[in-house]
Amino acid sequence: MSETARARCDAVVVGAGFSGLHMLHRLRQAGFNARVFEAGSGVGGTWYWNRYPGARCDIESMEYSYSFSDALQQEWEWTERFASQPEILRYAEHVADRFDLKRDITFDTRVEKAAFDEEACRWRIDTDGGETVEATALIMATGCLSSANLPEFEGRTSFLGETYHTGRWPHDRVDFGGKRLGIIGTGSSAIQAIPIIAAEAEHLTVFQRTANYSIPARNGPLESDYVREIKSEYPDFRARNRLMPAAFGSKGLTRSGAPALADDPTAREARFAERWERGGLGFLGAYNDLLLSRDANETAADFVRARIRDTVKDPEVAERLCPDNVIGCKRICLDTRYFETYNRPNVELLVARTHPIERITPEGVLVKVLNSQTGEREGAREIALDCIVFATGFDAMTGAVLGVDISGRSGRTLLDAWSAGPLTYLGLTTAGFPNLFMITGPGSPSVLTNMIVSIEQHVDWIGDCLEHLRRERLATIEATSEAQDAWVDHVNAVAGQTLMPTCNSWYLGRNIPGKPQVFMPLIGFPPYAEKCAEVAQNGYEGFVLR
Ligand code: NA7
Repeated sequence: MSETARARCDAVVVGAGFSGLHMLHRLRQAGFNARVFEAGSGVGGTWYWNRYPGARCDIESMEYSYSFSDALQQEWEWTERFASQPEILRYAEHVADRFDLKRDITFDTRVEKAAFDEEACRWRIDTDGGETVEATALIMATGCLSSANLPEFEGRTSFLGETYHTGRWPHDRVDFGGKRLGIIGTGSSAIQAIPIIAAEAEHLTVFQRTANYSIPARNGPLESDYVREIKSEYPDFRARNRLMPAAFGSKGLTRSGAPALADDPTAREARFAERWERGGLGFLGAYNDLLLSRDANETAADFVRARIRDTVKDPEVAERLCPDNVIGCKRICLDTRYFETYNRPNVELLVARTHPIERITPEGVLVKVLNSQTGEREGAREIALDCIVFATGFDAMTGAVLGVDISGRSGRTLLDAWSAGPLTYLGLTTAGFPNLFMITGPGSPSVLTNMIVSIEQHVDWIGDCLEHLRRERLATIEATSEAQDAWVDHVNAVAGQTLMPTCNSWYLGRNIPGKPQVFMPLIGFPPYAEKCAEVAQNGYEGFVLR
């Protein structure tokens, strides 16, 4: 790319994770010149940053990969049912090299600001490296779980030991041997890391605010017959997955079309047990109403609680680990010997109901001690620690997009436009911000699906849209406020028919103090993908093209 083309290009893509890599490839294939800016020193996004011990995908490897190149999907060999972070990162590197993507990626560079110039109909994009680039389109490929959430615990910076965040893990191996560790949080990251850290550390204290449901992953080496079978019909397999509600799992146990309470308790137990034994996210597919009816949901929740009580030897600890919210209203976790870890003598579980964190001290963590019956304060206890691991998640779905100072028409900032929660049309665009696209943005199925499928669907839609603009000699595309309002209502209405908005999940922004509480992802991939295709076929319905 010439110097002029580097300073003035067709598209700037922010982020070189799975979205950014594929977007760059798609743009190049369509003859656009594009540049990618990436804050990390390498490709991979989520899989570049989340290097904590035990980090692993919860979607099966044969599905968690690109389908856009048959040669790529045929040649790549996954080794395990659920791929580990290092293997997924190797895959991202392979893709970047195979398609010669790195020459258009600027690493170690953060996009700080992007302003739409209404006269020129172009975005002006400033980076922290001091570079300014002009582009027709600005594509946020910033990921849904990339802005790490480090809560403001009082005294956090006074701690004299080592601190880590699961989502910002160091590249070199961290040695926990002989150390007293504390881990704050019991989400998916902690549930993967705890068994491994506990086996290494001298002592581990787990600080749990909300107990979580977890299903055994039953991970293991991939069988060559299975791989051969999938590869022999990969395009059909992908197509079948795209028709699944969450865009994965067509090959698992068949989804029941029946409600849970239609079965008698013995049959129901057997059905849950079959899925428990198989492992993986398919557990919630046991019945079709588990996320619609509280009574149905309770049967699945009871089954998991019974397994926790079977596994954890100390009944009091088991009770502390038993979640009481709706199963599935937070993404279910997959684990390898998570609950078993609490039988180790070097692991202690402190829960917020009786031992909430008061503050962090130079020596460790100070918890209040509350009466388990009355909740009254009985005292305090300081847990002395050498290391604290924050497994406290992310400012999900909006954090990274809003981390860039974006201003659209009339200089209005995105932060202001989204002050009451994210407003999008199709989860791809937002009114007042022409030619701004988001890959897997709020209002699209994104985190409720196999992300790679959602990414490919968005990349194709954006690629087609930019080709359409070029063909028709149009300068801009912008969602109308009416289409956007109707879309936001639709996303909320769909969520409102389910149990998903009933707990303090990051889908709702409830993990971040002060964040507007709006259910952000859209439930149901196939109707969504159909709608996006229909919008394009009807001449980009709901958009103004100029
Ligand atoms: P999650 O799922 O957001 O988990 C974060 C955990 O940290 C969760 O247990 C939180 O408790 C806890 N947390 C967050 N803030 C605090 C404060 N202030 N005090 C105490 N505890 C806190 O993030 P993960 O990284 O584990 O997983 C993210 C996704 O990655 C996951 O859903 C998969 O899709 C993959 P809470 O539940 O909010 O009470």
